[in-house]
Amino acid sequence: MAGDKVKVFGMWASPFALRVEWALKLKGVDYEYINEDLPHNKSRELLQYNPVTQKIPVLVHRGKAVAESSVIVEYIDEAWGDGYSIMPRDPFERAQARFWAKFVEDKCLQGCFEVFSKTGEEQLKAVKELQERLKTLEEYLEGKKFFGGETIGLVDIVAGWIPSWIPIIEEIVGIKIVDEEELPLIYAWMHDILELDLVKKTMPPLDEVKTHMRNIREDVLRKTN
Ligand SMILES: N[C@@H](CCC(=O)N[C@@H](CS)C(=O)NCC(=O)O)C(=O)O
Repeated sequence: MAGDKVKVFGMWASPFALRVEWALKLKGVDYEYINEDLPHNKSRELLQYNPVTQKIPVLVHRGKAVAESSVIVEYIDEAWGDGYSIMPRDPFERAQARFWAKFVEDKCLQGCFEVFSKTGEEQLKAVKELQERLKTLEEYLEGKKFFGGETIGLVDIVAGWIPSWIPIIEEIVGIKIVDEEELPLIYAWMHDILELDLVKKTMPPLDEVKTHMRNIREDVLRKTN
């Protein structure tokens, strides 16, 4: 059915849009990808589907739009209930997954942005804070290959930017963030994520992402200094 067509409004270098693509691919769902020209030339459809935040990603399924990447990932898991499970079945485990996904979003992603957007002493302080937060996140990895266990789940998808984006940020700012000795579980997890076919097949060209990130940093620094 034409009305059943799944659309993803994303942007090629967005780790948030990648979360949605990973979830759809894990479920074996075909979709059309609309690459938005951000931030100043958004399509009329995007503004119509997500008038509140006007951000990508947006998923359109059966003519209805869902926004916010982690909300979309959970929606996908429920809407295509058969096959691969992104969320744990057990209510306690499910609550844990949501808790840690929020921790990644509020503490690790935000912490990374602090590192990325600061300089000097402030930046070094932000690096230390981020490393402490990643150390805390390691607790949830203890005894497992992925946050989801033997296979990837919500937290792996939400944290999926870490293995590619942190090394890029390390290179741009010239500071090591994830050290194998200090964060052995996160380090091994990063490696395992990058080994997944799903990740290899969907990752945008990292050189281009790096250039894109350098431009964003210059912009941020210009605005804050
Ligand atoms: N919390 C949102 C973040 C999405 C987000 O920041 N999207 C950016 C692109 S990576 C965007 O649409 N920026 C355009 C704008 O802010 O106008 C999510 O997880 O979906």
